[in-house]
Amino acid sequence: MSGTRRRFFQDAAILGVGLFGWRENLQAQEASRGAALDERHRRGATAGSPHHTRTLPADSNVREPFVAMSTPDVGDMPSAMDNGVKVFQLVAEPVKKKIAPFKTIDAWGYSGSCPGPTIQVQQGERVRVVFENRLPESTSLHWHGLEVPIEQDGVPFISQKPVAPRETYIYEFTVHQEGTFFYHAHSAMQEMMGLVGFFIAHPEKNYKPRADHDYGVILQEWAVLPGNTVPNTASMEFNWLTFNGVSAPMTTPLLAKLGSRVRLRFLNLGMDHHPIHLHGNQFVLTGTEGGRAPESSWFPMNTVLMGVAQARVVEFEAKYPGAWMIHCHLPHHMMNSMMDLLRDRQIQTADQTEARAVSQMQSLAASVPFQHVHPSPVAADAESVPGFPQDAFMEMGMDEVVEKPETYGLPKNWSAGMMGMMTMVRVLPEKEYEAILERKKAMSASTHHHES
Ligand SMILES: [Cu+2]
Repeated sequence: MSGTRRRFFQDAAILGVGLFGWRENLQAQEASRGAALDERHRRGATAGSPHHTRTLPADSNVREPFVAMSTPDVGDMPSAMDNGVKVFQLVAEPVKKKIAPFKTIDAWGYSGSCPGPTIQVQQGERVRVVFENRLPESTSLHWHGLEVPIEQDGVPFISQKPVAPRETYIYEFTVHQEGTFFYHAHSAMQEMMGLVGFFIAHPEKNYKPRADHDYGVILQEWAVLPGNTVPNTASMEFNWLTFNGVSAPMTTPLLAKLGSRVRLRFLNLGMDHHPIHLHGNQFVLTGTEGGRAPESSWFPMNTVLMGVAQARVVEFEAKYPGAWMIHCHLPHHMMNSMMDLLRDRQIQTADQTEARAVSQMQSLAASVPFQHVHPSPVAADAESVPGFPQDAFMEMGMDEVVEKPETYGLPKNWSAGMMGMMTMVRVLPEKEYEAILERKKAMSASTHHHES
């Protein structure tokens, strides 16, 4: 659309025109440009396909039903259809985020969630995001990996004027791609405050082989100085590591039925790369932030290096029953440096004694009911060994604090083995799998708790 029309459209949106108002605008907009830009984008992806002449996604009957991705501990952004357009209302705002049972931070997120709720659409759909800025400063939304017209790219000063506090801005485009994309603020410090979320474009025709379970995990890291709740976005030292906004053992285990095919999608938007490792299974890399990879390129692996700004999709057959860990393998990301909780020292062990360690854990335990006793045995002469304790002093059993249907049936003190950037996939025989689903249903019925 022309710059004049775009400005008119944006100004109209800012003035708060209702649904009818934007529809009229959009119709005018469609008529004026004949959807030429979007058609060009669509053709790019579907050249040679019999469907490329389609102009309205709503008329499409080529889309197969898909298995929606689940984003544990985050959930989905609801949508509504408006005249064939899938509409999402997204609000950028400050969010109090409990990242561990004993740590709540002042993050920024979208629509009450950090990371932001997952947007799920299907290839070919037209999408409108009504974006409201309730942050104290200007921002914008960038569609990472999506091939959208330049005026939808969400870069302040380059492709649009910044969205000022209290303003509403409307993004609208047709999604001609399939894959794992994300949305985020296009501002370095805002990204490190948590402003990111998944944007999943399911393919028109299901991927082959079809996955029975599809899970999304967002990798983030936080620098929260002692006694502080606000992430230090200028820091290069990160002391809290999260999957979907929470540290283990708060991460909700992923459930998979024995014999099913599982798809895991990871997204990294931080300052570090993370080697994500799956125990006891081999997976294949089936996609990146650019979309599905051809099957001829798949090879077995069990650790996928998550570079910054990348998405990686892996799949495996859940052949082996068990609680299989999924975690970043950087040693310091398999824990949180709890210097802000321990206060009197940073994590180091040279002058550590068990008595001191236990006393520190005692004082920490006063603020949250976890068990600080060592779940694993220590040697009788442990104190005489230089370097003791290492892991023993960090063992924090808090099974009850983090209990939820998905943790049902795990061995006692399981939570003492879970720290930092960790979760697990629980491969369960059908009966046990169904029993946990029943518990989930009962729980959501009794609490109306929003779960994906
Ligand atoms: Cu890591």
